Amino acid sequence: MQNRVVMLVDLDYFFAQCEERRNPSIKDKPVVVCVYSGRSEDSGAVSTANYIARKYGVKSGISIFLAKRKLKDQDAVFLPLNRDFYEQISDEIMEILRSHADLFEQVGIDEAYLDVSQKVKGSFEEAEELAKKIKGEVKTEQELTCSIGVGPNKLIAKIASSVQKPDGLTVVKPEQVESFLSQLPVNRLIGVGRKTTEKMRDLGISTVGDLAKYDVRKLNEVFGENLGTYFHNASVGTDDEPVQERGEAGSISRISTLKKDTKDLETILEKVNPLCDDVHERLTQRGLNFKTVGIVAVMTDLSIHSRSRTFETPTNKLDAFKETARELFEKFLEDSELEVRRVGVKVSNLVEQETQRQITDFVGT
Ligand code: TTP
Ligand code: MG
Repeated sequence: MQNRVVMLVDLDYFFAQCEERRNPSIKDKPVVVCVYSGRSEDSGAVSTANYIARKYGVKSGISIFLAKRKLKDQDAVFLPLNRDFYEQISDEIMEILRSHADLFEQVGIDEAYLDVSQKVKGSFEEAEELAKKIKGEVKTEQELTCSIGVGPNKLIAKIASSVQKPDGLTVVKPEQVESFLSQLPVNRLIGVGRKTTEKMRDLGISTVGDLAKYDVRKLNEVFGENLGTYFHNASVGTDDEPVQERGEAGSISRISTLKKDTKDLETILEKVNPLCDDVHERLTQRGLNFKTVGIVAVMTDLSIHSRSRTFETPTNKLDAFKETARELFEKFLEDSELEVRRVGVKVSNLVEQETQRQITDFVGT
């Protein structure tokens, strides 16, 4: 049987890297992206930080107050979250990633699994070349770095993606799984948090290798059968979870730059309508209906604005898509002072078409 080859692509310090992209002058400074709670000037938490800031101990989840203290002698940049902007970049990168995968599963705003078994004909050497190519495309087309883990399943790919960061590439072939895993601390396995780590330490288990050698029946006694079996399988690198599309959570989008900055609706729609055709075609290929239509406008000052409308029931009608995009742009332009530079459309809240669902149900059982 052919090798399964799975990749996990994780964008590096994603929100902060997006900020660096649009303002390269901050690149050599500590950059901290913050979620301000609005209660007082510095109340809130750190969303993420670039690797320079991380050297000073700044990381996701700590308070802005603490981050400022850690960086008090540095020329650091603190920025508020711009989620629309990050989502737009994420959508465009996910399209690149999807185009290289046999099966694709986005698992977060900056993370996706790619099953590339067919594409690389089961070869890990070819998978390594493909991973380099993907990193290159993300870099040249979107000016962002990512880290990729390649392995025989999702579990190994995920851990591999995290061992070299940022801008890393780690390939773990099936025959390397055991040595790769055995030295790692147990908390590198998904599902092994602080409490479990402590419990395992009491059992004399500190590395994944220790866990692999531990009697599975005893693990079941301590953690229950489901969890015990999971821990054992994970410790030896066994994982059969398929890479699968997450229809409902996904979205399909296209964005493009206008020939000339404008506020004219008809000029904008000349650009938007073919984008709708393109998105609709991909939607149809994937057998999906949409509930939400969104538009994006990047203005002359590079600020990003989005609007959306959600229908009661899912549809796949191109007319409804175009009409809604038109209305959203019309309304948006009325309220806007600046000219538009780039325009995008997006469908989200995706659900499988009924016929498609019956076929998959049938095949799946
Ligand atoms: P991660 O991929 O966990 O982190 P990252 O991309 O910033 O850094 P790394 O190089 O280690 O991959 O999360 C992706 C984004 O999600 C991150 O840029 C910001 C956001 N996020 C939060 O807002 N809060 C959090 O606690 C975490 C972990 C992430
Ligand atoms: Mg990341």
